[in-house]
Amino acid sequence: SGRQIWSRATTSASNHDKEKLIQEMALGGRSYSGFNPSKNPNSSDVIFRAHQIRKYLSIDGNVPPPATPPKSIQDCTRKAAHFYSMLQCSDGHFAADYGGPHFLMPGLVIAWYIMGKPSSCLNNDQIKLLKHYILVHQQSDGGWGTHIESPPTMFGSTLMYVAMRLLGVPKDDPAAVRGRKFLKENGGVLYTSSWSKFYLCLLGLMDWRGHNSVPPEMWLLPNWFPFHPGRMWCHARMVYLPMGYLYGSQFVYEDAETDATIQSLRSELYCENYINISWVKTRHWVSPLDDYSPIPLMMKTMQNLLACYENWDIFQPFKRFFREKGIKFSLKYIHAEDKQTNYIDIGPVNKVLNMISHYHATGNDLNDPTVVDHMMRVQDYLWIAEDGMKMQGYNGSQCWDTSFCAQALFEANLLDEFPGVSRKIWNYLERTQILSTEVSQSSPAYKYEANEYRNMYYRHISEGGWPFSTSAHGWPISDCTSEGLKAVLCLLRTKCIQDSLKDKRIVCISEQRLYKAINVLLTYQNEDGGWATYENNRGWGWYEQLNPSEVFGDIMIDYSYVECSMATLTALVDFREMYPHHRPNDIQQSINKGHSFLKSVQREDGSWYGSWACCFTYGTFFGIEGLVKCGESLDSTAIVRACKFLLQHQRKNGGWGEDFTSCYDKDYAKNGMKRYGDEGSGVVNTAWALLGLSIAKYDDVDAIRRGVQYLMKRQLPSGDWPQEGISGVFNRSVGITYTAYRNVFPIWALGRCYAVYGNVFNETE
Ligand code: LAN
Repeated sequence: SGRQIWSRATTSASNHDKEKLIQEMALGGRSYSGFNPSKNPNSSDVIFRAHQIRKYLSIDGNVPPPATPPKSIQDCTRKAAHFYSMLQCSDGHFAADYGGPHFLMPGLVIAWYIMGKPSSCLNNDQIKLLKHYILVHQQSDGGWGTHIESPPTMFGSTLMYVAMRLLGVPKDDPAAVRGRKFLKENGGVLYTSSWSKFYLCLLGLMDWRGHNSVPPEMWLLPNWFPFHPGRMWCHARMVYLPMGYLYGSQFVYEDAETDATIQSLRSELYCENYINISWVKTRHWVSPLDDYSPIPLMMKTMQNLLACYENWDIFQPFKRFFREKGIKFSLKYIHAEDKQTNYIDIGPVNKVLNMISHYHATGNDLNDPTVVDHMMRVQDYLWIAEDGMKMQGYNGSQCWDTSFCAQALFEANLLDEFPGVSRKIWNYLERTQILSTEVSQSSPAYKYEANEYRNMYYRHISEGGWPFSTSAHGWPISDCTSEGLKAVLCLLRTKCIQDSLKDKRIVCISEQRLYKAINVLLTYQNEDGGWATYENNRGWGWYEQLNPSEVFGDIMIDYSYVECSMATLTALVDFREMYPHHRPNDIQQSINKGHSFLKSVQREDGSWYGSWACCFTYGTFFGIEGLVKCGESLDSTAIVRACKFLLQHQRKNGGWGEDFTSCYDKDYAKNGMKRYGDEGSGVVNTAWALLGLSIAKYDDVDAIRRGVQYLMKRQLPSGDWPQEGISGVFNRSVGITYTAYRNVFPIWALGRCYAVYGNVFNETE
């Protein structure tokens, strides 16, 4: 929301542009949780947001208050809550930037270009801002990373270069010259990774023979088949679905042969003459820069066999028959996903691939209602910040951030002090819980809750869950459901919510609704006792032998994670405390199994590896909190070892710091947060470490004091904290921004430390 998210970004907007930017910022990227995206720029939410942003950017002369160092922990958290409340929108969620990856927006630009550049997909202002983003993030050697903090890769560079050119940056622009130099120095795009090759094929910039097969026939395998794609992790499944459709249809941009930019790109991207390239040889080529998880032998063999199936004459009659069926089913499935998510789709990759698939299926009809609905929902993914406009990693992190905020304010004892904020949080959570019966009034998505559809499209039950972003998106997730439920339970314990419920100022969330959430959580538990993300674990570890993407690790199945397991266990524990008579045996059994799971994934050194944020500090905070809430005794070896692990990594200035490399290397970043931290420490990591230590009531009060002082010292005069290195991660190799973390976790940690240790800060004065 216009807050600094990346220190190398520049703001070149004049005040006039700024006003325009603010309007865009207020309009763009955020959707309500309802079905229809807001089309009305005068809606009160948009005006309210513009007002907040102006206030934050001090454009109305509202200079931030003078620096008054906080006197106590409560002072500090109160001020922080006050600042953070300015970012709350009228529907109750907190505005936040969810950018980071560089391989998303190019997909959108490519779709827009293929569809003939419709302004209903991207308008001129947006195009300028997208260009700005690409230029700002180009690195000194001319390349782009896979995400904002990664060293340059062929994956990031190929896609960003192509997007930049399609958006109108001329071939001889210095940025294009440098970009090309990088690409050619690394062998040209024959060495880029498979997901970017896929986009090149769509544009007519690579021959399909240069791409490994993605057969849509895979959907025709019987469901019991060990590697049926329905067993895949939903994100991989939902991306390979439209990929199969488009590969199967051998889709190519229809004007490729006459389009001057495409023709020129054919000579810009390669070291060799385009027409002389022997495509069949290049399928497996990949630069070491991209080769994070080299294609395993099993997959390579399969790809070679598939190449025979694709090309040998004797297979062609078979292929024609099965391909047609595969394509037909894929399109039906794509459509179901669109309707289930109100055309938002599960993520930014399948969003654009589904859109292109429909464009193709309707005979390139931009007026087809499906294509129109798709274009309307592009806005949900866009976000403007000081580095320009980006396509976010999701349609936002609304529900997730809002649930955390409720819990942080609860532990800091601030919910009753900010009753307006609390009520709005309640409203958001109330509106966002997935309730198929209520959704049915406004959305076609409801009917897909019926078992018939759920099974046909490999979906877990949704009813009662909470999503990561909005109810319109509608995919429930184990830990988002848990955090949503915990947040509601916190709110229910406050006076302001109890009074507001009595006065009917807010809508009641019935006990039945909480039971439904519990039902979702219980059904999510895996056989190993842990919880995965969106679904149960449906496959086996050897599935990774079939991972066809070089750039991502561990994407093939949904694994049990310490994060999802801790969130669910603590939700079950909190729920049981307030509703001891609901399914007590099921809940107890589930907690017992989950408790053992958490212990089983603790590492030798006492830590846990965090898969969804950086990294061991995050995982270890989750591990400790999970164990403590499950009743593990505070002096047990598991907890003591975990706390010792955290203490070993406290840095000289009292903080903790890890950066993205911890996740990538699966090894604690020895130099701490190298790039944007403060002597290696960072605010968010410090907050996580303190949360872990304090839930275990660890008795090294001096370490806690130094950590608390560190957080207080780093607070900005406005009550905000500085944005540091990227804190989120996915698929081991991609960083993703969570701007809310720098506000929510310090409030939470300080609140908890105060509750456990008293005012440790004052004691030193
Ligand atoms: C997310 C965002 C939320 C995140 C948490 C809830 C924080 C986590 O605890 C569980 C996993 C989950 C749901 C998650 C999984 C992977 C996502 C969906 C993302 C990081 C957001 C974007 C990412 C998605 C895969 C990006 C699209 C890229 C592809 C390679 C398909």
